[in-house]
Amino acid sequence: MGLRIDIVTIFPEYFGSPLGVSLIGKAAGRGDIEFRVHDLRRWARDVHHTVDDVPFGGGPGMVMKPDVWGDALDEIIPADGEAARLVVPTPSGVPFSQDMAAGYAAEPRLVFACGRYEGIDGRVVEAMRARMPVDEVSLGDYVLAGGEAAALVMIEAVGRLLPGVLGNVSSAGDDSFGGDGDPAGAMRGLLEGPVYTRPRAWREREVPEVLVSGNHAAIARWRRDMALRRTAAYRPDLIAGLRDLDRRDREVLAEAGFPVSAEDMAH
Ligand code: JD8
Repeated sequence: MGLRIDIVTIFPEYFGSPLGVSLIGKAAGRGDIEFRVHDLRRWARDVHHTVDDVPFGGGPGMVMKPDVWGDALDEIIPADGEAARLVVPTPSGVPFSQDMAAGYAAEPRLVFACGRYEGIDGRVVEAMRARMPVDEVSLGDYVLAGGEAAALVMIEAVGRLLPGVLGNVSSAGDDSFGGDGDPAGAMRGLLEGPVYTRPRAWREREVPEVLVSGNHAAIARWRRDMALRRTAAYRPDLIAGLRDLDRRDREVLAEAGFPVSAEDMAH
């Protein structure tokens, strides 16, 4: 039995095709992942299927009702049923990461609570935390209109780490940010450099010579240099976290404006 993923949303159609295509779709087809999408309005109590109401304390917009969410989650995650981790996407959550994706890939069951409007009444998370692990998770410092897109992103990041989902397992191992249980991932903490394929010359642009040299050591060194340069340029915040830098690494980083002394490396 693979990973079971339940999604609760007022837009169930949002998940129609994305969960049916590509790696994730194939994994679902093989039963490596079992998806269940639930329409929150099924638990609305009035003829208008109302799921939102005005915010206590005033302010803009509407807030999602605790009683509707409570009834939905109580039915989808029964107290005497299979344990589940509840994931609540929110801009005010902990940052999602590759390490979190690896952790979620090892879970038996995930339930994504996708909010809309100004968000879900805060008592829902409190109440659920009394009987299951609950993560409030953010994708990043920008504002979406709801939790659905965030849930899809997290589901793809988790799904590709499941056994058998990615063709040749090795490629998950040396992922950037390499949180998937491969501490020795060569690219751990680094952005990956550019990649190339045929034609060898395109619009008078040649593929870097080293990549067609057959010299695997030189290729690995070139790829690491490119990763170090790109990380220094695009994610300088990651440099301080780099470990086990060799002399050539420090040379490349110094050229990129990040002089890292051997002493620094020791600490
Ligand atoms: C869930 C409602 C919209 C958010 C008023 C706009 C995640 N990284 C992220 N950015 N935004 C979200 C996110 C936004 C959501 C909901 C996640 C539910 N909204 C609200 C507060 C301000 N509107 C997110 N993960």
